[in-house]
Amino acid sequence: MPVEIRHDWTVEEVRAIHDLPLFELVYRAQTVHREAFGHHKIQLCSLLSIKTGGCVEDCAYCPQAARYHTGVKAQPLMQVEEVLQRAREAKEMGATRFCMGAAWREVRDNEHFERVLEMVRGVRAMGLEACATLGMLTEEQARRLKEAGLTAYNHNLDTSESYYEKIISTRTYQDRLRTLENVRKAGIQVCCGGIIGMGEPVEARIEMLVTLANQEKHPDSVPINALVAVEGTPLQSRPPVDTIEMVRMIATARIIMPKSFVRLSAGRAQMSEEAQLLCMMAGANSIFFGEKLLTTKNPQYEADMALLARAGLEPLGPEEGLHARPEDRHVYVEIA
Ligand code: SAM
Ligand code: DTB
Ligand code: SF4
Repeated sequence: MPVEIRHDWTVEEVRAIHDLPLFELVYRAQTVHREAFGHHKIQLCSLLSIKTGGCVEDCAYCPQAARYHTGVKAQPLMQVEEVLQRAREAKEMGATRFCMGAAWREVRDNEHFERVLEMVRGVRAMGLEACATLGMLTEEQARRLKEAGLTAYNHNLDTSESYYEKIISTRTYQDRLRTLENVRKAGIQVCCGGIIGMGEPVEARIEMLVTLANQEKHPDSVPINALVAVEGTPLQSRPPVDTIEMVRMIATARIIMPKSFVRLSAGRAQMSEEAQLLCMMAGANSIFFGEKLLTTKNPQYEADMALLARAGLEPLGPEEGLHARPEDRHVYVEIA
């Protein structure tokens, strides 16, 4: 049975899926996953903070916002060679995607952007997928990133439009949607998801999923982050996310966006191994590996590899990512 790709989901329909008895929900998500992918390999992505802290924005969850005192040491943009060395190491450890994050509100047309373009070229020349998350982008900047070979751009909605103002005041939901549109127009894969555990009602999670699925094309990948409550941020006292809520979110994303990579992103260090496996069983097929996410802790590499091996979960190979699919070839630029 071919999987159905829809862009007309309603909040009621998605809520009904999300609230199914857990086993029924996971069963449906597994069924969709098998049909859409034909395997359950896990993509290993490596994440590097290329410019850390000192950010002018007020995102309530973020340890890198300058206005909160979180103990994150601000660091200027890294040098190209340092970044490429880290990408080489990540490749040797089995990563097929290398993601570079900068604590910027937006990209500026200056020598720092030129340096990032150089990093993108270098990462792609190694045969890795290159992803970047640099804040807001103009159409022209997206075009230049595409030209440099960027595979994907991460820019999250974070939450629903209705809950958004409780989390961020320094830029709007419309700003985010505009950046996503610029990325899509440039032919770069869109990586877009959000965070749960910020005090939002379940309805807000559903609305966010509906917004994601009803875009003109489903995001190629959807990171689902569990809030890492960092001391010094306004969300420091939020209780840990309940595993079952995380599983519901992932399974629902898998069912309504069948072919997207669903990424079990922040929060794994706070979860048990069994909880992580349950998330994968519900349709998550990608993780970030390595000791750190951007600034917070991630599980140990050896522990992750042992977990995948014990569960018989194979890592996705270098030629099996989204760019290898015929329908996604248009977003793949071969670097000679
Ligand atoms: N500055 C850029 C931006 O905001 O687009 C890029 C980096 S930003 C850190 C990337 C994403 O990481 C955020 O949109 C958010 O979804 C996620 N994130 C940041 N801090 C987090 C936290 N404490 N817990 C979970 N996710 C977090
Ligand atoms: C995403 O959605 N999650 C990653 C990636 N995109 C860039 C970042 C998670 C950051 C968690 C907090 C930190 O380590 O600073
Ligand atoms: Fe800055 Fe990005 Fe953190 Fe917001 S999420 S404070 S824009 S680094």
